[in-house]
Amino acid sequence: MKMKLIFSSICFVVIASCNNSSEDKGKKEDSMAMDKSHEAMNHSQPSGEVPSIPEIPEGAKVFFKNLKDNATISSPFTLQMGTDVMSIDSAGLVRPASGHHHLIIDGADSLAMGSIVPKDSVNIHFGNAQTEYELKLNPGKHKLTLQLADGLHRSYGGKLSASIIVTVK
Ligand SMILES: [Cu+2]
Repeated sequence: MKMKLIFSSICFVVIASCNNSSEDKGKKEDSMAMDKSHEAMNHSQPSGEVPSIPEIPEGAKVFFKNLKDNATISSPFTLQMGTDVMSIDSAGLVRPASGHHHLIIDGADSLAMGSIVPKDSVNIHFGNAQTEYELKLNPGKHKLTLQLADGLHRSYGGKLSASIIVTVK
């Protein structure tokens, strides 16, 4: 019985390693084919064509400078966007400890780390390194989210986001 077990586990190992090597081969081919289309998603490419998303330094923060949670505001409102540790730069280049602001209106609390911030009426990019924005909103309650992203608009995730609720008069 014992021998049978050992034998079958050896067989399993052999089969598994055979499978692995053929799988690896397939994976390699797959990833090579996908390199071009998934460049922005793949952060560990040694090719160096697309830089990885920079690490978030300790103490880095994003916040609404002149707005508190549950504030009541009138529209338009000049929104001020702040950061600690991170510097604000124009979009285009990926620099360490750097990024640009995005305002998400009535959306998620943050965008997943590495995901590209969409560009539409509720996801506003400040790719020219703006830190102020003339906010125009309809009366009522709204959720405002700041999301910092790197020079390629790749989200720094929940660590560099902030959400508040405001009531517009
Ligand atoms: Cu952007």
